[in-house]
Amino acid sequence: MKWHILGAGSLGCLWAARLAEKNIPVRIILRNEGTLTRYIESPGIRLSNALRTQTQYHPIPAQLATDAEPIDCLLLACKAYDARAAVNAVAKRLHSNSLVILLQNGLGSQQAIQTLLPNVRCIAASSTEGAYLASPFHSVFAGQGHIYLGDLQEQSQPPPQQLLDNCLQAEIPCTWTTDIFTHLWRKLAVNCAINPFTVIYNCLNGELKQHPAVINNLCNELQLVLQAAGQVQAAQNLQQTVWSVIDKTSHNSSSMRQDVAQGRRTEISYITAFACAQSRALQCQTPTLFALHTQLQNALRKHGLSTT
Ligand code: NAD
Ligand code: KPL
Repeated sequence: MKWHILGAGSLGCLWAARLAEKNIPVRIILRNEGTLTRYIESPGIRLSNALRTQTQYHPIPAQLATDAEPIDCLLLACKAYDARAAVNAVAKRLHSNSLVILLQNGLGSQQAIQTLLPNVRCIAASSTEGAYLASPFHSVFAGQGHIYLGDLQEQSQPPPQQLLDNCLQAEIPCTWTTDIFTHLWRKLAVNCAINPFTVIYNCLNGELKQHPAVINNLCNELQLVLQAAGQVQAAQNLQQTVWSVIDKTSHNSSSMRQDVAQGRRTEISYITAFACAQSRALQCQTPTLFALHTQLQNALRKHGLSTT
């Protein structure tokens, strides 16, 4: 099976390099002619280990969205706010047997893509792997993790075996689930309960231990939203999960805080804004969540960043 990876950022390069390492055919789709020229002049995709003591080079072929080649398996590896436009640009190249894997954090973008592609099998990923770009097309695999993959609709279909075999062969640690929404909602709730506070208090994850009351209140409110949305399993023991993640990632600067530090747009619309919209639609009482979202927007405004 040939893979096309749209978005040659941290995760796109990480996946591309692992597939190429095992000779699984892979192409990257770049944003524009300028990026394509820069890529052709570069040594290709590079992948380093966390300590950057080892780097592998992979001269993976690259193309633009306008290329005519049909796409059998697309890994969408851009940010959530770019996902719709990115998929639109390659939609004509997809067919009824194509698979589209969505790597985006948060919730909202996945449903939008499935609506855009009603007849295409869209598979959502919930990933705890960590990577960052040391320079263009050079990804550093900073944190081992795990990926859950599952269908967004018709969750009783047989698993996409060829895709899973390719992941196994490329040592991409993933598990197929018939209940991807539980994973996506649970991760959304954890990200809501950690990331915005690290931006507002400008602190590492572990320093959130100084703010137990507001985090516990928020967890209780998020639990109400999850339950009202029918996500009973994702709602279970949310407080304990959040404190355990804070403990295990205490030296981390959250992804949202890193985005802010580097002047990059955040995925707020797919994290707290999504949770607030759900809360309103389901008529939940969530004053702490609403206040948090407003505080986060104010903090982003101070940094001159988009509040959506
Ligand atoms: P990134 O910003 O490093 O890479 C995204 C890439 O997509 C960029 O190179 C961008 O130019 C490209 N892109 C955007 N629109 C495009 C288009 N239309 N055509 C071609 N390329 C396009 O992002 P990332 O860190 O790899 O994250 C991707 C998603 O995965 C995000 O939703 C993120 O939250 C999630 N995620 C990331 C990590 C991580 O450790 N990096 C971990 C878990 C989840
Ligand atoms: O997923 C994360 C993120 O930073 O986005 C956590 C789990 C909070 C780890 O930092």
